[in-house]
Amino acid sequence: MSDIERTFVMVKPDAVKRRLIGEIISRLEKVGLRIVAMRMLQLTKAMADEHYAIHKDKPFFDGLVKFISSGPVVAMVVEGKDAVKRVRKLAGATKPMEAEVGTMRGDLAMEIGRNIVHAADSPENAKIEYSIYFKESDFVKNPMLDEDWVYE
Ligand code: IDP
Ligand code: MG
Repeated sequence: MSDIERTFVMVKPDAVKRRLIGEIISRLEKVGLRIVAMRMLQLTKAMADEHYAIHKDKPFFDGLVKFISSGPVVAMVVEGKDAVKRVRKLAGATKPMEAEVGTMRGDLAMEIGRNIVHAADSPENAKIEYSIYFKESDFVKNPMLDEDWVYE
């Protein structure tokens, strides 16, 4: 299938502390997305700067970098049909108060600066972001044995 793509997802430090890793991963798994690389780590300041380089001129940049490097995170690469858009949809709007009920942020978060999950916004940015954390040999195949029941 040509619209199978990879996206980059990070369970942020607030969600790790709140024991929501499983909940977030479960929502990705349940729609039929597949994890093809994953690691738990604490970001250095340099990694956080690189991760959020796109926001370096924003007023909230320093706080964002401090927060994302404040505790362990779970970084993962997720693969599936239109994975970038699909994961953004599952994550919900940036401001949890504006995120639809049923989305991760709409159901599980309160504040923009504690919105539990990061999801890349384009396939190009996904690759730039996951390349900070993963090399090509970190990826597994992880075929879905129920693929015929997820994709027609
Ligand atoms: P996204 O995570 O939905 O893609 P972005 O606009 O890329 O949202 O912003 C990255 C992260 O920066 C957000 O998830 C949020 O935690 C934080 N952020 C965005 N805008 C603000 C703001 O106005 N104040 C504080 N934090 C913000
Ligand atoms: Mg973003």
